[in-house]
Amino acid sequence: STDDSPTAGGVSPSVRTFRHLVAGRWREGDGAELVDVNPARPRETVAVGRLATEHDLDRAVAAARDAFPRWAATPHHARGAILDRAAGILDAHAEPWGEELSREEGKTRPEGIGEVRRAAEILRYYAAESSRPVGEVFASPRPGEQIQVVHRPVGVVAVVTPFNFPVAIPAWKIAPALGYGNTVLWKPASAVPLLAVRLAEALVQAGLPEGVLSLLIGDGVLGGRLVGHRGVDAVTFTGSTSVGRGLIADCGRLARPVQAEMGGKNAAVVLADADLELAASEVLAGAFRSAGQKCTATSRLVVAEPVADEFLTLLTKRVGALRVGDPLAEGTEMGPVISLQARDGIQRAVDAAAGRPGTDILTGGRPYDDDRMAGAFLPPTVIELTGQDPLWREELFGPVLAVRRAADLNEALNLADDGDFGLSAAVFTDDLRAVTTAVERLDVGVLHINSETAGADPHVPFGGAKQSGYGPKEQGRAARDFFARTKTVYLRGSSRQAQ
Ligand code: UN1
Repeated sequence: STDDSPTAGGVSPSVRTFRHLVAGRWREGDGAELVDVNPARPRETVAVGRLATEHDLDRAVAAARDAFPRWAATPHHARGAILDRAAGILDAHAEPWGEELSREEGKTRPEGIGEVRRAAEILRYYAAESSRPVGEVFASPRPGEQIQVVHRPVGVVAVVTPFNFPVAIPAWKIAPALGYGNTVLWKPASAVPLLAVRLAEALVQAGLPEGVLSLLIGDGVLGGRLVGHRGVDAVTFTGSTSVGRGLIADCGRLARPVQAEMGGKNAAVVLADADLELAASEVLAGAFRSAGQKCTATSRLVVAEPVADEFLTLLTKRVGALRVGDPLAEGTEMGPVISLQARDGIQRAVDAAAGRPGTDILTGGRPYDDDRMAGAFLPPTVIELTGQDPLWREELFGPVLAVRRAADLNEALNLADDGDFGLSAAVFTDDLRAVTTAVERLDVGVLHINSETAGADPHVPFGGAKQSGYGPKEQGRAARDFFARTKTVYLRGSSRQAQ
């Protein structure tokens, strides 16, 4: 009914009120007021509402526990059909919801629309995946016996997601969780409540039964309570390494399965034989799409000395020409970062680096002083480092690319591998020996040869090495290792004679 619509009763047509989905009903929260603003124009409100409280959390957990046995017993094709219908709803609303995503998060309109379509593709992938074999059969050393390994849902899964992909990351956690028969409690980043409501709305309209999914928009305190709640069986998280480590520790104390996708400091390595035009386009996209706010963004560049001057000239010219501005305007190539606070933090790190010896700002680096750029805008920035510098190791999560030169392949790979992160890397070359060496040596979860460090297809594993990832990987069949548990069944008839 209209009354149940999560966005009914807005303050003005362009301002939405968000609600929480608890036990199958859309309800207002009782917590503090949250004003969701447009990062390009922070005085413009996108949505308002009140945060969820612990009381909402308890009710949602009780509903998820209650719904679990029925959902787990729902035939796989019925679960898949709901994911498929939700995909259709997302596709049908890709333009308006993609524009809302741009207004709320700041990525450009084509990226916003592309993300809604990507979420639809992910839902469809898991709809199909639900019809795949649900186990394996092994021979037994004992006559008359076989051993089956069957996959069973884990139970109630807590899903904690970041701001930077408000629908795609939630889709790639929620779809496998639901597809494999779990019920879900979802807490998105409070910076993107509207898109969270859209995805939950699509799943409800697609026929998801009451209590199978709850959406709670809340702060980090509520997130902590959710992760540690006694009614939760497993936790999946994407976000910063600092939050992730705390959450992993909490889960460890409770012996609770956890999957965490965290930070990155991903390097693109441009070798001397590389196609420099191609490398420049890919580095530009990897470093500055979504204003560098992807855990897979290219935030480091290692360039081989013989082509360094030529490549850096080519790259900085293209970076300097990037059109930064209103993400909804036609032709904009880079929007703002998520908030003024994030903008200021990144700018402080750039200023600090600029003040240290051995750093050279090749382009960008200075904040805008133009009134039209009063939002959370930062100039796309390239900084060359001549030696060790914190900028080589710290994740800034913004449009800042740090550069170092390398004398040979060995030094290039050492520089790319330096530090605590190991999510993705890219190597630009046609030299087969360099490629095979990079495959062997780079300690990363995702390696691109001649393409940018970002991007993830739904049907292949995604996740990082070192402090970029913890627990089973995401996406593709790897998702099943987390969202389903194996049960080993030794299967034998009785010794009675067959009739
Ligand atoms: C992508 O590169 O398209 O938070 C996906 C992130 C990653 C997903 C990246 N977990 O940015």
